Amino acid sequence: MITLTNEERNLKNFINGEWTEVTNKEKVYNPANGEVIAEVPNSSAEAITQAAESAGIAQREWALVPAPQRAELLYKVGTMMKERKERLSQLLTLENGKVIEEARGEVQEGIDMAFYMAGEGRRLFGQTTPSELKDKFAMSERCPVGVVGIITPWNFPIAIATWKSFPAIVSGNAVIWKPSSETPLMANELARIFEEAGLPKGILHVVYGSGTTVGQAMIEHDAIRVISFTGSNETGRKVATECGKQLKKVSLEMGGKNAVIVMEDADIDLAVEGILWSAFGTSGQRCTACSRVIVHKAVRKTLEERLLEAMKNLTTGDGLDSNNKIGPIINQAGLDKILKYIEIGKEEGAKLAAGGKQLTVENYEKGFYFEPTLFTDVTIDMRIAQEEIFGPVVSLIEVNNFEEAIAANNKVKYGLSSSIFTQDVNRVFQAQRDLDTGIVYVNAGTTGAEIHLPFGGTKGTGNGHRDSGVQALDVFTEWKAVYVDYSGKLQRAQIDTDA
Ligand code: TXE
Repeated sequence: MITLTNEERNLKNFINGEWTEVTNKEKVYNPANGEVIAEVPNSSAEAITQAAESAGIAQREWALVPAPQRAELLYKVGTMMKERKERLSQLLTLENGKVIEEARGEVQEGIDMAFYMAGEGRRLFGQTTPSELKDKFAMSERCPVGVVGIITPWNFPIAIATWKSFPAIVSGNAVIWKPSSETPLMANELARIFEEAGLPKGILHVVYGSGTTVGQAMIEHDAIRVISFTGSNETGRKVATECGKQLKKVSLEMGGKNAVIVMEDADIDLAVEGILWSAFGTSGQRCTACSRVIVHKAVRKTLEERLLEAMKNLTTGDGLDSNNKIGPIINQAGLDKILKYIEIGKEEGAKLAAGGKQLTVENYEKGFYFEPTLFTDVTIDMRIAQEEIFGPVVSLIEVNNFEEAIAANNKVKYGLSSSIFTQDVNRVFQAQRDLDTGIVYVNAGTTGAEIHLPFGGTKGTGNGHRDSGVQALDVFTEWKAVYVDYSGKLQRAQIDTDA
C-alpha cells in the first residue's frame, strides 16, 4: 500500500515559488474505500490576486529566456516524471480510482507531452512571406500571451494538466492552475517536479479551491489573459459567458456522447473488445468514453450476445489491485447521477440488459462502485442516448444501414469522438468525411488519443480550440506580424504597389 508524505497529506497552495498554508481546508477521499487521504486548501479569491501579481512579474523574465532553454526544463520534467512514474501512477489511482494500468497510461501521456513540447521549443515556427513592396520583409511570429489560467477536472488529473501547462510554459507564459479539489495530489506532484527541475519562481502557481470562488477569480483577474478549461458542458458555458464579459480568450473542452458504429461486415470480436475498453475504462468517466453503440440490424443480436458475455468478465474493485478491470466512480454525486440516468432509461422504455445497480465490494463497502451496464432497445432521441452520464453505462441503438448509422452518430449536441468498425474501405473514407466529431477512429474504440494530434471536438464539445498537438500552441500564443522596410524611403502598402 502506498504511503503519503506529510506534505501530500496536508496540501498547500504553490504561489510564487512558496508552499502557502491555507486555514480553510477540505477532505480528499479515496473513492475505492471512502477513506480520507489528504486535506486540500479551499482558497479565497485573494490567493488568485497574489498568484496573478507575481506571475505577471515572473513571466516578463521567462519570456526573455530563449525557447530552447525553456524547453530543456520541460525535458527535465519529463525525465523526472519517467523516474517517478510508478509512484505517480499509484497516487493517481488512490485519488481518482482508475485501475493502475490506466493510471500508468495517463502518467505516460504526461511524459510524452513533456518530451513533445520540449521539441516545440526548437520549432515554435512563425512564417516568412514576400512583401507586396520592394525591399521590404514580412513575417509573423508566435508570442506568449502573458499569464494564463488553466482549470482542470478530476477524471484525467495529470494528463489534461500537461496538455495545457506544457505548451503554455514552453511558449513563455506563466501559468495559474486550479485543479479539481477531488484530485489535488497530481497537482502537488507536478508542481514539486517543476520546482525541483528549477522552474523560476512565479511561472507555475497551483491554487486549490472551488470553481465559483477561485475559478471565477481567475476569470475576473485582468492579468490572466487566457482561460483553458476542461469539464462539464454546464460549467464550460458559464466559464465562456464570464470570459466573454471580460473579452478574455477561452478554450473549452466539454465532453461528449461518443458512439461506436458496428457495421454488418465488422469483425465482431474486435468490436466487442473496442467497446469494452472505451465504454468501461475509467468506469466510463472519460470525455471520449463510448456511451452509445450504433449497430447494423444484421449483426445486432450477435454483438449484443457477445458483449453481454464479455461484460461478465469485467471485475470491479479497488484500482490498485491489478486483477480489477474497473475501478470506482469518483464520488457519491457521480454515483447519484448515474443512478438517476438508470431510472430515466427505464422510464423511457429502454431495456436494462445488464447491470444498472450500485455495487458493494467486499472490504471496500464505503467505495463508490457501479455495475457495468447495458441498455438495449434504445432509440436515438432518448435522454440516455443524448446526455453525458459519465459512468459505465452503454446504450445499444439498432440501425438499418450505413446512412442511418452516420445520422444517429451525428444527432447529438456533442462532437468529440466516434468510431466505426467495418472492413469496407469505401465506407471508412465516407465515415471519416461524414462523422462530425473532432476525433474519428476506424476499427478501434472511441478512446486512445495520442498527444501529438489535436484533441477536442465540434458542436457542444468545445469552442473551436484544441488541446495537445501543435494546435495547443494557438491557445497560448498571440500572432505578431512584423514588417521590415529596408528601402530607405516611405513605402505605402496598397498605394505604392504599382511604383
Ligand atoms: O465538473 P465541473 P465536476 C462532467 C461529468 C461529471 C460532471 C460534474 O458528467 O459527472 O461534469 O463534474 C471548475 N467557474 N464532467 O463537478 O463542474 C471545477 O472546480 C470556473 C465531464 O467535476 O465542470 C473543476 O476544476 N471554474 C468532463 C472544473 O471546473 C469552475 C470532465 C470542472 O468542473 C466553475 C469533468 C466556475 N463557475 C466533469 N465551476 C469531461 N467530459 O471530461 C466549476 N469549476
